[in-house]
Amino acid sequence: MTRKSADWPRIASSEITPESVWLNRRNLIKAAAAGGVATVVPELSYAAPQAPRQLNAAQGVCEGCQAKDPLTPYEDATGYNNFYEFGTDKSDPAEHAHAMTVDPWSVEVSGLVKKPGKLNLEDILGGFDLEERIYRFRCVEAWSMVVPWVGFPLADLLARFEPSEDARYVAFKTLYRRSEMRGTRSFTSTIDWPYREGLRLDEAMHPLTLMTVGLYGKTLPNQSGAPLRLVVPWKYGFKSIKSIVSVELTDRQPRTSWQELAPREYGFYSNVNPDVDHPRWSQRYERRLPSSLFKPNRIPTQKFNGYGEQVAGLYEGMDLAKYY
Ligand SMILES: Nc1nc2c(c(=O)[nH]1)N[C@H]1C(S)=C(S)[C@@H](COP(=O)(O)O)O[C@H]1N2
Ligand SMILES: [Mo]
Repeated sequence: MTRKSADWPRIASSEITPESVWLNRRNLIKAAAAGGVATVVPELSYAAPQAPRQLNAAQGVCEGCQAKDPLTPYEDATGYNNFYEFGTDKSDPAEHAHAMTVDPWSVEVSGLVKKPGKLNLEDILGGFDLEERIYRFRCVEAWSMVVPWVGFPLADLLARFEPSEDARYVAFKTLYRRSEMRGTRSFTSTIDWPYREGLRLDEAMHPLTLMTVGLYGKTLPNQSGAPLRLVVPWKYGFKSIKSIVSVELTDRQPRTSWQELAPREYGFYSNVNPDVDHPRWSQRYERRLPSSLFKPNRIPTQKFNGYGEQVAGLYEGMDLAKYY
């Protein structure tokens, strides 16, 4: 007997089946389809859901990357977000990012590499040794949080594609899919999509620079940049680009979305720096989430967000007020 997809319960199968079993079933279905086997399978009309998948991550692998600060509660880290593709309110991403399809997913690695290619979702989630890193994370808007991210060094990803000798920078792009991203359809949106970011190659290769697939031991919820986002803990949050689909090695400094929008306000480097104010607000202090009118939780901001010991050397001899 066949059942039409409409008869199937509108709940994610992962809610009733352990995720591993569910993934295997999807593979079986794929295999059946590929082999032309005449099996009737229900149409998977319900998209791969939010259902977080448990991740196996090593802890305390690297020195200086486990912040001692108390963790920001999960609800704050995943309920107060910037992800302009889904709107500009802090609650918009949690409310609307579920519309984004993250499975299937693929990331293209191109440009000045000896082995250009693609990673698909399973390569991303299963192809690297995962680590948990507890990082301070500071937005240029002066709020901050402390999150146990799960990921792998961006250096590990780049190594697989073998950067050429002339590569100097890495350019990243976020998915741009208007049908699923209501913020990109908004009349008031001024960003020239897709969202773009970049790093100097030595910043990209720095061991603190994390390709992130999860938080709190589970895969990223969409609002946090599923399935793959960057986390660069010594830079303002906007450098930590979400839902990446393209990584391109270049010999020229790439243009970034925020630089293009307001070059006097947002530089390429964007290192956290209490001594260099944003034209519209001071960077001396930050509000550590959860923060409220009655309990602002205001703390002084540290240079390089407290990671100076590890990263200051990258900027030796540079005027950080000029290269903001
Ligand atoms: N694609 C994309 N990536 C993005 C943004 C965005 O709007 N779109 N916002 C950035 C900003 S300003 C910040 S502070 C962080 C927020 O990450 P979080 O929501 O996980 O805290 O994501 C960054 N990455
Ligand atoms: Mo930000």
